[in-house]
Amino acid sequence: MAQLHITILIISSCFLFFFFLNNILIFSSIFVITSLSFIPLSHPLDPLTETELKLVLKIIKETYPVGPSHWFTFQYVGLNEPDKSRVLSWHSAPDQNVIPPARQAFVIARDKGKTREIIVDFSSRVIISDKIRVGNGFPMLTIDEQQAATALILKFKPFRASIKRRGLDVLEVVVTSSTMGWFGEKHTERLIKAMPFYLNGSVNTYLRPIEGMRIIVNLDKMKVTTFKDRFMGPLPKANGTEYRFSKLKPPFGTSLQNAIIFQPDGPGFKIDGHIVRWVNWEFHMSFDVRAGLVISLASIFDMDMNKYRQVLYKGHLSEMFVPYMDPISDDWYSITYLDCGDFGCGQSAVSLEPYTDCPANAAFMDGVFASQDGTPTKVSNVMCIFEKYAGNIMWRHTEAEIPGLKITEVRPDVSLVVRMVTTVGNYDYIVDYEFKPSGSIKVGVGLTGVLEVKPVEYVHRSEIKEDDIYGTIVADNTVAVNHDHFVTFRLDLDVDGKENSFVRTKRVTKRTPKSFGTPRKSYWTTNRKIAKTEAEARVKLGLRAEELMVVNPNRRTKHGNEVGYRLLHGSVSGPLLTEDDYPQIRAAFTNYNVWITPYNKSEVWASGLYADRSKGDDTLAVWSLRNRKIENKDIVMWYTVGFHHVPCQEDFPTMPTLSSGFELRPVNFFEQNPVLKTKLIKITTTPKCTPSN
Ligand SMILES: *[C@@H]1O[C@H](CO)[C@@H](O)[C@H](O)[C@H]1NC(C)=O
Ligand SMILES: *[C@@H]1O[C@H](CO)[C@@H](O)[C@H](O)[C@H]1NC(C)=O
Ligand SMILES: *[C@@H]1O[C@H](CO)[C@@H](O)[C@H](O)[C@H]1NC(C)=O
Ligand SMILES: [Cu+2]
Repeated sequence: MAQLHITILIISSCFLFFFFLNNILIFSSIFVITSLSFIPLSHPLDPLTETELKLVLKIIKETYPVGPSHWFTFQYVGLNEPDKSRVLSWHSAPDQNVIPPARQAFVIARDKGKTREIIVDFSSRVIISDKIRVGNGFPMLTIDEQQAATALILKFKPFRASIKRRGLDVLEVVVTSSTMGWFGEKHTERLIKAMPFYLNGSVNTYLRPIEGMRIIVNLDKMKVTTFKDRFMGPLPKANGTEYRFSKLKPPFGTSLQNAIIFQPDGPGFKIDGHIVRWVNWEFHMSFDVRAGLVISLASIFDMDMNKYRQVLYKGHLSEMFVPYMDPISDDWYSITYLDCGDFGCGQSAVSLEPYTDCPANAAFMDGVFASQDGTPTKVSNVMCIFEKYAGNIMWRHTEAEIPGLKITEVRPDVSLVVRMVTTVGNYDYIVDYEFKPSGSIKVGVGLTGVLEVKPVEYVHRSEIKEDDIYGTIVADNTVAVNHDHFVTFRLDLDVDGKENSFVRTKRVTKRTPKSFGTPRKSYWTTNRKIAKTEAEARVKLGLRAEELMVVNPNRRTKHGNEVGYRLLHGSVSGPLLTEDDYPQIRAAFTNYNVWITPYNKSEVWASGLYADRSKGDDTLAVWSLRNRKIENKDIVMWYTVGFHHVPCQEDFPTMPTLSSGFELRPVNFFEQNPVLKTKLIKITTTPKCTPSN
């Protein structure tokens, strides 16, 4: 195994180093990665480049007049996923001397009120497929059309009059867009609901909603179709919503001691185009406007076999379902977002701040996507990669039982993190893929940002007249509404090859038979079952959790165990809405925590390819009803990380990160502890120096 290239330099209160820490940019730039400037030949799974996006625009322009003025807009442009078997044969060929699969773009456009699906081939430079889509649901909203809708409302006379009537200044109003969901109505129009907020002394937009107006915009006509000023409610105060450090007033919290990870030999990972190699891992990282960060072709080097072994063909965020729980008010009942399908988790991904979003030893990668008019938009530093030294122990043992000999062996843990942050309106979601030398992939989901709140008359619980206010009073005139976050991942595991099976192992309690002659009355043992069809693989997690494993039935260890990877799930939560409720029908992919489907190139988005205003007829739950065979097949695992969020005062005015996640961990994949022979890290500490104060 390659040595972990990390040396830890611990800097305490040392004057010399304080100087450096104040000049952290200069200090750290010494070891910031420069390998990103290298432009490689494209890998079949690379995201579309700026050049390719321009080419897509050029080719489509030859057939259609494009742009908002022609009512022809680009709602999604991404890589048309190449045939998996071709990618795999290209990937496994020595020196990759097999012709890579053709690069193509998949485009979803709105063309005069219709949805058009276009495939563009880059080598022949032509449209190879072009069809009008029939069916429910609409494509992702673009940033540009949301901004156009906002501008429209700010100029809309009845709206301005309503703002004035409230004694507010229209120059201080920010308008955001909320998707409509679907509540049983027949609909054919792409509508959004506009939500106005008031700044005037605050930069925390979402905490000052102006309620009482129902404003609906038709995005395909760019017209306000409904405007009703129903009532004038209270407006939460600006005071207390500040979160910029420069504007906050004392008292301040105790400062945290500074520390830095210094890697004198540089980072231990290498980036070659979009391929990352680190210790025993190799994977490809990409960016998609809907999913955000995508990990592909993750494989781990097996020292005993002297080769890389496949683990994860592709893993990414598939959808986030965020339903709010105020069912009675017209402003609120419809707030049931499908964040990735509605707003794009990649489109909403933000530039990461060096040193704070990602540590000083991070390398960054940009993302690029097509804006509404087809021109490329770049988001710099949208993903980062860094080695994480969290102070954990990889493994250890102290042997104290041997007379006259005391042995202690410890290996500190280091992992490699790939991160993105997507800010979908008020919420910031941190998504981490953490690779461990032991073979684990830990996926972390962190929730932070700002709550979605509802203005009320109340400033104290004792004033509440209703039975239920559907949330918590977190500030004067401010109720933060109860809601969920269901974060669904698509995990196309290929454990040591494509053909895999899903195994559920129950732990069952047994009575000890009297005939055993021991005083033990009970024990537990395992009951292993291979899921043969999709129905047998739907899992609702409970207190008596099962062991859930994806195994390769065609590969066994020396001792006859099937090689596998286990899903170690995070906190257990499932939907609390009834299955006949409209949002839950659209998000029926959350009805189970785990699903397995046979691989199908077009089954990628758990909420369906068209999530906005969808009717739930193209979800994972519907695909799964086909009850296909999944034993010894190329299978895909879907896992949902769920949070039920009853807001509290600490979540105001911004929310400290709430974390959950899961782990994919090898089980009988290796013959023995794969990190047994990890070389020792060379420890460097600073010379002693005197405290500066
Ligand atoms: C804006 O905020 C200031 C300070 O809180 C307040 O005095 C003023 O009335 C507000 N103006 C409007 C138009 O809301
Ligand atoms: C603003 O809020 C702070 C506490 O967050 C409070 O001490 C102060 O009195 C408030 N000021 C006004 C004008 O309400
Ligand atoms: C793949 O999935 C789509 C959507 O569920 C379905 O229409 C199609 O028939 C599937 N293809 C195969 C080969 O099963
Ligand atoms: Cu929340």
